[in-house]
Amino acid sequence: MSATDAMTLKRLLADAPNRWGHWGADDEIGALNYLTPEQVMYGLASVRQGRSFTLGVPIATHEGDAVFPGRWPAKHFMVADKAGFENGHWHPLPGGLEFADDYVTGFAQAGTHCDALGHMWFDDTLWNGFAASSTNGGMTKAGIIPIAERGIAGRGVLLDIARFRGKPVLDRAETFTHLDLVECARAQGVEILPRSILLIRTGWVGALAAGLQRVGEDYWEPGLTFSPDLVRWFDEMQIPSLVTDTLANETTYEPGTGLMLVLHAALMRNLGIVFTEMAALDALAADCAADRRYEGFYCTAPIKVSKGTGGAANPLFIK
Ligand code: UVW
Repeated sequence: MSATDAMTLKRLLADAPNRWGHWGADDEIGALNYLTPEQVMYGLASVRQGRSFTLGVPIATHEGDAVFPGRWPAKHFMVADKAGFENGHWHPLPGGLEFADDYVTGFAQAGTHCDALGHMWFDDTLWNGFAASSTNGGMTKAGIIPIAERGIAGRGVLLDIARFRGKPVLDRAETFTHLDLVECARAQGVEILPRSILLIRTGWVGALAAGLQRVGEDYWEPGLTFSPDLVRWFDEMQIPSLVTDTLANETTYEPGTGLMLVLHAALMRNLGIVFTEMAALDALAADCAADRRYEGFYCTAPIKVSKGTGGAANPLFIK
């Protein structure tokens, strides 16, 4: 293939659906607009027992957190602790109160997090047609703050693809499509309705935490893979948000072309679907398998990082 024939995202997605301008020229929350108050009430109405599951992964673990290649794990430092009072560095407050304080530093995407819609782009243009130069020195367009102010709440559907395929965890580079999601839902006895928030379990984050998979130079996650039909399906179903237990919500390379993170372009940049990544779904999935109920109220909000590209989150799923 000559350089001029080389496949690019611009060529691959030339005819793909695009929602720029659909919610106005200034929109920075994209498909979250589908989560109207009616959708929030609908999600709440799916709650039966009031049992909640938190979906955030621990960060700054002693074992070392799994992070996407090129990033490094969050670090946690104790600034004040009992030892500091014992060695005279700190002194009790008037009245005798002592305290522990700490400092955490790391990538916005180092643990469970929501991505800003402007987090990834091609052709010098972000979500809704904003210029890529608006990322310089901090996100002045399509950063995480508008998503953090809005919040994400609605009917969540867990799709346990790993269990559906009869394995604890998908293989490296294993792919699936929207048709598999529909089949999985059918097997689970749940319906993917328009405007459902999709939670997809591959078992991958659990396998990384257990040391059964590792992040290295040849890293290639399992996950959804691009096709024009898949993008049309997400658009027609008005999926507001995609949540997975992988580091980047899709298979790392598109098998047909070798292009990387195609769905970040097709779903996030073009359709405004908000990604939440690195969700811990194993406990929820085990519970859903036990009671055969795969829907519930899903809600989360990233932290408000000024001009940030993403924000840590600890989503809740209430059954
Ligand atoms: C990458 O940037 C690779 O993934 P994420 O969407 O987590 O930020």
